[in-house]
Amino acid sequence: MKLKIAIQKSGRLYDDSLKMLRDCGIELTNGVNKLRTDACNFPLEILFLRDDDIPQYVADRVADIGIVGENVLLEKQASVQLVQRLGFARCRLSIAVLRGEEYNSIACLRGKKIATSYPGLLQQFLDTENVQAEIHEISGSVEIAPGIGLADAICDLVSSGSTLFLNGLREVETVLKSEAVLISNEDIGAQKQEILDRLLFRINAVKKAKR
Ligand code: PRT
Ligand code: ZN
Repeated sequence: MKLKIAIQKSGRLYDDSLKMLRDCGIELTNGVNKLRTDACNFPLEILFLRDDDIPQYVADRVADIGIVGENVLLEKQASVQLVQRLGFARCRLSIAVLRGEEYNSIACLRGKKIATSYPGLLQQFLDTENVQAEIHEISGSVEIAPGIGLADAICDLVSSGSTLFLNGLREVETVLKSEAVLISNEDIGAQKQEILDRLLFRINAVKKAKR
């Protein structure tokens, strides 16, 4: 019996996800097949996927567990469990406006057009704040939208803030604080749960040692 973990195929989560496994003493076989590989000293199979697909694959049992950004987990609304926060890939989902634009409260967004790849999370936030605005969903290069007149504001991930700065934007609201999280299918069964518990024990031991 092996536990199947889905991790990002390439991108910002890839290196730290593999590093986390390595820190846990888990060695991967150097398979040529980059879509899946096995651990040689732990009952773990690794599947490499696009991060956006991971919550659904875990819900559908293609994988038992997975590593994704909390932002992706919450946007996708798949039926999976958040098992553990992992402390890397920290960022925030923020609303930003052009730097010259006047902005003193969230009411300034009323009736505005906001470009984002996170329409679900943005809508929830606007609903909570009781603000009606037009959400314009785009899949990439969100930060250029205001500069080219496609939108009045954006809602995108920010870490250092330099992308916003370079595009003449100013961060005005935080929608969500995010980090990488370990997610699990809601019913993986006793045997796989036992493997997951062993993995979690190691993850927590590594966390404590780093403190
Ligand atoms: O190909 P695939 O679909 O798997 O990857 P992806 O392109 O969708 O995701 P990727 O690799 O860019 O990000 C994966 C996860 O890393 C995200 O879902 C977040 O949880 C997390 N993360 C952490 C970030 C950032 N920091 C981040 N800064 N994801 C994206 N960014 C982008 C942001 O969108 C913006 O374009 O970086 C730019 C801003 O960075 P700063 O440093 O200039 O503020
Ligand atoms: Zn993605």
